[in-house]
Amino acid sequence: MNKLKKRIIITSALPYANGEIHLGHVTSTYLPADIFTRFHRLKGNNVIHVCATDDFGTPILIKAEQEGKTPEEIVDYWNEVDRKDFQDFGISFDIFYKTSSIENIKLTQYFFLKLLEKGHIFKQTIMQPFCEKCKSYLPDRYIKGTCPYCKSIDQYSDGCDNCGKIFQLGEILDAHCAMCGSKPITKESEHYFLKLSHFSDELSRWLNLNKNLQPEVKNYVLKWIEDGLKDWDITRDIPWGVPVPLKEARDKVLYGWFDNHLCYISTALKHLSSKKVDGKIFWNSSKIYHFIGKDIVYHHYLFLTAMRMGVGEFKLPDFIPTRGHLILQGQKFSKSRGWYVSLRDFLNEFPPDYLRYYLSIITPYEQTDVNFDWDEFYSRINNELVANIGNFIYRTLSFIWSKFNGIVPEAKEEYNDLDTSFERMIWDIEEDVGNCMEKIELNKALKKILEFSDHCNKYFQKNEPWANERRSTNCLYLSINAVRSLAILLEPFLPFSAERIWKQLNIHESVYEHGWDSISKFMIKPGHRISKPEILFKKIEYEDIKRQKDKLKS
Ligand code: B3M
Ligand code: ZN
Repeated sequence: MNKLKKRIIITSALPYANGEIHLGHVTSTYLPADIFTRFHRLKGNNVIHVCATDDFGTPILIKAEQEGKTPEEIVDYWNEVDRKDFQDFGISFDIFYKTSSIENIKLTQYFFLKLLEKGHIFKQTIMQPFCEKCKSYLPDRYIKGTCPYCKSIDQYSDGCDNCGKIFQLGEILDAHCAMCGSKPITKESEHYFLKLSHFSDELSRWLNLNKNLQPEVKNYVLKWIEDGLKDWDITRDIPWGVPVPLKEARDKVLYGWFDNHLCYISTALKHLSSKKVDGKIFWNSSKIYHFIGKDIVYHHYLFLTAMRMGVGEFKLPDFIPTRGHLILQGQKFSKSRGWYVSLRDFLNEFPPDYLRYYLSIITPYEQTDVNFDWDEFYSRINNELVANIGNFIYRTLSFIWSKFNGIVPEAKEEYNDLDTSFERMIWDIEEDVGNCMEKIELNKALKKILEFSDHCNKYFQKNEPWANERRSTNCLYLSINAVRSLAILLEPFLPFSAERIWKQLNIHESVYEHGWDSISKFMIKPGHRISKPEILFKKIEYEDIKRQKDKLKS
């Protein structure tokens, strides 16, 4: 593989460091980003996948106070838990770091000072809720009260968990301090604002010219700009965040959304410098992909981009792949109502590749919401993964194992129509699936792989290799090569299973050494010895599904 390597930086939206990774995060962001990264690794490109925990902000500070810990302890704990969850699910970051790292704090302060120097940041005095008992300002989630719309109690001041409405500061009824319950007063405070409207024209131009952005998202972002961008309050009066690097603002920190996306850059640079690569040059000569869920479009299309435009030293995103929310059995996820499945819950019950398979095949490259349905999960795993893909691979390997002593036979007959059309299918599959992968249409790519495997099964079945030994040599020689193709095709989606197929094929080089571009080649030669085959995928029993559904109800 000595073609020109492309430089690619892939980032996944950063999980807040105060709770478990749930299936929603995985579906919209981490899984697609991981599949796409693995694809580019197989293509031999120079790709890195970057992520970190999002450590700052009021929810984390509050959690620390409630648990009698320091915020550092909380974020260290969740950083470790998330890292382990991702690893067990096969999410292969090149680096998983944190927004509270020294590198990110420095880069954030640098951005702040540059934007200030260039006149994009200004100061303004505003009225802020303040708790006299706690002696502290009460931003965002420090205030609780009653929802003005549905009247449910114990809601945060920024929105209602019950009816889903978002509200402005001051709208909530019966406002009280989330820590001590007393009624806040309002008090003056000086805040820093980013003049977002300075960037309106440049942002519109970028949106219009960038052909890689998904048109549906682009259009509503353009509409926001047309409606007028508001100045953005980028400071908070709390003790947990990136300190504002100015003497006159010692007790203020920057808002979490000011620093978190900068962590994509600071973390990539840290990783690259550990590889002795000039990170800034790499960043600016890469294709940049930020994978996100649709709830954070505003921040990524506008805040992130405007800040990079303002500083002018780091390339803007090329792609911001945005996917919809996951709903569970037709209803919104809700941790408080127990309508919820965490990644860890899932991994305790089923193999990671089952979830990777199911989520990949149901999630389009769009903003539409995706429904996780236990019955559909059950039928897709059993009918598609087990009875289609697993079946073809196992029957091919076990036929060679038992009828040819594990040695791949030479094709002894001249190819008939069945053989030649099957051979042609193998030749085409790399490009067919590769085109969808390049376009990040991962569900379509996986469907093509499934169709391919379906054809493989039909080819095998029609050939009846058990009926005629001479003819069976053609069938087995072609089929074992199709198994090798499948192993590489599936690697981005099902890395754990692909590794097992690869072991059973007994190929000495790694799957990466063969690479994506070898998918359509016939690299398994007659005389090659395979290893003892094992069943790849076990059928799911309906009992296990029922148990999951009952758990939700209780
Ligand atoms: N932590 C919000 C979220 O998890 C936020 C993403 C940051 S990406 C820079 O939805
Ligand atoms: Zn208080």
